[in-house]
Formats: sequence, structure tokens, C-alpha cells
Amino acid sequence: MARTVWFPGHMAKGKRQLEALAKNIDLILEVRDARAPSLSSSPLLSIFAPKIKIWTILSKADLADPNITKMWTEHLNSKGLQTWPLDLRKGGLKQIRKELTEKKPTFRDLRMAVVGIPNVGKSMLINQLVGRKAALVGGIPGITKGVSWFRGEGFLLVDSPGILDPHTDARAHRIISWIGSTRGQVIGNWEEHAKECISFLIKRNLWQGVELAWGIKPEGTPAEILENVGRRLGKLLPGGIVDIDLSGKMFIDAFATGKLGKMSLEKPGDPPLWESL
Ligand SMILES: Nc1nc2c(ncn2[C@@H]2O[C@H](COP(=O)(O)OP(=O)(O)OP(=O)(O)O)[C@@H](O)[C@H]2O)c(=O)[nH]1
Ligand SMILES: [Mg+2]
Repeated sequence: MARTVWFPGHMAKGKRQLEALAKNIDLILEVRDARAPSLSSSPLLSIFAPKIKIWTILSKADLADPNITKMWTEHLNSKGLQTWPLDLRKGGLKQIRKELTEKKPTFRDLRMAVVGIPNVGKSMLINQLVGRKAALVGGIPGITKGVSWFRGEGFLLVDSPGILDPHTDARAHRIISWIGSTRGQVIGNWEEHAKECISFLIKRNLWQGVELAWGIKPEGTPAEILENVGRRLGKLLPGGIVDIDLSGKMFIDAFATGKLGKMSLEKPGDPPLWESL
């Protein structure tokens, strides 16, 4: 029987470790995925004192619709969260570094915690800020397993494991798997995930990227469309039958890594995404 959410032991441990050091933090860097900034917000912010300032990093901005990212940036800024949309692979953190220098206390380093759900780019942000490959980065969620400190010029940063809220609606966890932030296979099978994602994209008028990438039209049932994806990608079993499970995985992986074009799943003020599943 498939579990509905993914909350392995290292998340519970990471949360306890962060709670233990929360009172030593001057600034929180919360990393969210620019394609779904509300869905990908961290469930951990409540462990920090409310007076601690939060900066929001909208990572993977290169995979999101730039106009919608601009709307999010304005929206989050207006809520008092200083917001930075970034392609963390490229850098562009000069302004952040400058502002961090201005925030440094006189007699000690500035202490920051980097928090966020899995696979949003927390460790990559740390590497960009310290200017070297210090933290382990990887394309699957659950790479960072514990809390560790890194030193930059005038600041200390704590990296933490990606942590999900196990109490969030199971449908939210399914969408989180589309952006690569939970282990999809833990919460369902690839075929079902892909079919749900296909019907969501068609319903939301977000199919153009798939058509451009693979020349597949949004015609037929999600099952038929997924079969077309499998044929297009050559994912065939002996006898020419499409390997539907593998095709589903390929579809979700391509979506998560931006191969199906720039896509934003939600706008500020939208009802929770999972309600439309
Ligand atoms: N396209 C794109 N990819 C990014 C960006 N930031 C991170 N990535 C990719 O996202 C994946 C996850 O990056 P990590 O830094 O390991 O993410 P994390 O949040 O530390 O992940 P966990 O430790 O598993 O929670 C890697 O494959 C990165 O190359 C970005 O801004 N744009
Ligand atoms: Mg990490």
C-alpha cells in the first residue's frame, strides 16, 4: 500500500536540530520554488521567533514564467518578506551579498539558517554565498541529511535537510512531487502522477511547453496522451507495448527539471493548488 506522504527520519531529526539552534539565528533564508511559491513554502518558519527577519529566495526562476515571478516578488515584498528571484545555477547574488555585509553585527558574524522543502536549491544557495562547492547538491530530494554550518565572508550559514509537513493535504504532496520536491514513487505510482499532471496542465492551459518539446497535442484522455509520450520517447516493452510506468516517470522528471518549458503553477491569491485536482 503506497504511503501518501514522505517524512523519513532525517526530516524529523533535521527539524529537532534546527529547533535547538533557532534562538542563535539573526536572519532566515527561506528557499521556495518560483514555479509554486505558495505550495513550496517551508512548514518550519514557526520554530523561529516571530521577530527574526525572513528573506525569500525564489529559486529555479529560470523554470518559471517571468511575468508571474514578478507578481510573486511584488506580492511577497508587500508582505514584508524581502524576495529574490534567482537562477541559482547562474549566481547573480552580488546584491544579496552586499546587503548581508550591511547586516553584519559589529563584533561577530551574521548567523543565517537556510530552510525550505526538499530539492529547492538550499545547498546550491549556500555554495553560491560562500563561493565554493561546500554543501552537497543533487537532483533528487533528500540529499542533505543533517544540519551543518558553513562560513562565508562575515557570515555563518546553516544548511538543513528539506523538510515537508506530513500533515498537509496528500494532494499537495502529489503536486510537490511534480516539481521534484518529494519522492513521487513513495506517494503513488508514476502512471497516476503523470496522468494527474497531464490533466492539470491541460485544464490550466499550460500544455504549450509539452507540445513544443515533444510535438504532442492535448487530445484524448490523459491515459492516451501518456501513451503518446511513451511512444514519442521510445519507452517500449517487448512487443511494442508502451512502458507506461517508465513513461510516467519520464514525464514527471521532464516537468520537474524544466524540459517542458517555463511554467508557473500558481499566481498570488490563487486558491490552494491541490483543490483543483
Ligand atoms: N534550473 C535550476 N536548477 C536549480 C536551481 N537551484 C537548484 N537547482 C537544482 O536543483 C537540484 C537541487 O539542488 P540542492 O541545492 O541540492 O537542493 P536542496 O534544497 O539542498 O535539496 P535537499 O538537500 O534534498 O533538500 C539540483 O539538481 C540543482 O542543480 C535553479 O535556480 N535553477
Ligand atoms: Mg541540500
